[in-house]
Amino acid sequence: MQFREEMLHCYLVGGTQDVNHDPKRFLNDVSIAMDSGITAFQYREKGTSQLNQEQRVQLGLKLRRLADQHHIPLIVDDDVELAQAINADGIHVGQKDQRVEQVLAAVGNTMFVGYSCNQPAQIKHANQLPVAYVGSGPIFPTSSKNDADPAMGLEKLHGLVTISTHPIVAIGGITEANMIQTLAAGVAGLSMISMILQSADIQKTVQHINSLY
Ligand code: 3NM
Repeated sequence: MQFREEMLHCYLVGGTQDVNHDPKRFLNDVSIAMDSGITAFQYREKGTSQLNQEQRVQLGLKLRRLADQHHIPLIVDDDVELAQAINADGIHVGQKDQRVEQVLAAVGNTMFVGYSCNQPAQIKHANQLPVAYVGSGPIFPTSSKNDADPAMGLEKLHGLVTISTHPIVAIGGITEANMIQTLAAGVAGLSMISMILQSADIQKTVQHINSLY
């Protein structure tokens, strides 16, 4: 699937570690989120994930079918082998992951690439690369990522937006209470784990996010 900037509007990230290590609940919640209108999904097994590679492939293939049914891009975090095994539409690479140049070379035209940048120098580097989008965070404190950098806040985010030639999706600590201000920093979209996966009403939360555009 070809990348379009609107895919960043309501971008859900998640893995089994985000739902009490319960794969059934994970698939069910992702399916509800897709039914409700998320615009992209990133499969991210990290941190305390207990799944081995074969289990990730099996779960990833189920996500592939769900994403196809909903015409939503499936993006894999950081793992080229897994992304290729499940025919992902995109791969997301962090600063601490495999070098982005290596990933771009490995996937060629078969997938689009997202790249995490939270410093001006990193954005300038990304500007030189054929990545589809940049993910910047954490904007606010988050408990969903063990090795997250300190929260950057909205002014710094706005500064990154002004120098980036790629669309930026904000991530980290985004809630219904701060999403409007976050979008006002000029980002193309909002990315979140807990706001959606810990929501008491996933459909209502997703619709609330989409109502901002
Ligand atoms: N990446 P929540 S913050 C996966 O800063 C991820 O790059 C981040 O989870 C970054 O929406 C983060 O629950 C966790 O705060 C986002």
